[in-house]
Amino acid sequence: MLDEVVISRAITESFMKVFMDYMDVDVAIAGAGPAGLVCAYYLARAGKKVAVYERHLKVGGGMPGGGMMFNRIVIQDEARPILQGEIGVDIESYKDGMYIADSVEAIATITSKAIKAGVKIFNLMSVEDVMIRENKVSGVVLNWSSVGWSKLHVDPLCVRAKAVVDATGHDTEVCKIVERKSGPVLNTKTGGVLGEKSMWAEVGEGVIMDNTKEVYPGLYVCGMASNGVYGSPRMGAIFGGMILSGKKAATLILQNISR
Ligand code: 48F
Repeated sequence: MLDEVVISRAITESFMKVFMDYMDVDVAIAGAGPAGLVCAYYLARAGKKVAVYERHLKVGGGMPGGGMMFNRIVIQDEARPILQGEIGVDIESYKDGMYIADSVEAIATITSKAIKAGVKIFNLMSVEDVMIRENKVSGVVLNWSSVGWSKLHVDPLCVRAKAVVDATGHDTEVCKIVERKSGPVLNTKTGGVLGEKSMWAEVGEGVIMDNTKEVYPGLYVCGMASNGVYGSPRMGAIFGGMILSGKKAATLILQNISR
């Protein structure tokens, strides 16, 4: 017999068990776009306990939308070993060292690999603040996205983490929160978020790896947020940089948190 109350208990119990377990994690990542998910995948594959918080109902950020809703993405040769080799997305050669993939297949496959590696994704939750102890980010402050959208006054809950990742894309939300609440403490030229510059794919993709770093003790930035924080150009529907940047952030975190 299909009892609706049993169904309701199953959902609530199962969710709460994981949510409670993940109140103390190795790494908390804000944003389930391609950069955040690739970062999460490599961390989980290395045995770390990783939670990803995504504001929207669905994961993927800007990837499924491809370029202007044409659901294809371009990647360059350097990202092929990850997207095709490691993750298993089908990729076709286009020209001049550029490759093309189906953006829906790409994000579905990255997401599946991350989950199978042990990543827990909490959708419909937003990172609205961070915890800072002794000048180090030590966790995230969460609320249901619907609370923010409906402007309700509801206090948040917290998750402790050894490292926090701002993978919020163009918005650079976590870094902006730290700047707003702690002043110009980021390791940028001004100490604040410098802001993304106009489209220039070649330059944007060229600098994203340098911009992927620990921006404040305990806080890392990857993907489009890296270029936003460090004042570099956007690059449109080419995604190699996002994927490589996610992996770089994971590598940095693994070096730092196992010290
Ligand atoms: O925007 P998004 O896809 O960032 P990304 O992984 O990739 C950028 C590309 O999509 C594209 C590009 C390629 O050249 O430029 O824009 O760097 O994913 C960011 C995700 O973060 C979520 C947001 O809903 C999106 O899915 N997000 C933003 N702020 C928050 C958040 C927040 N405060 N808490 C939780 N999720």
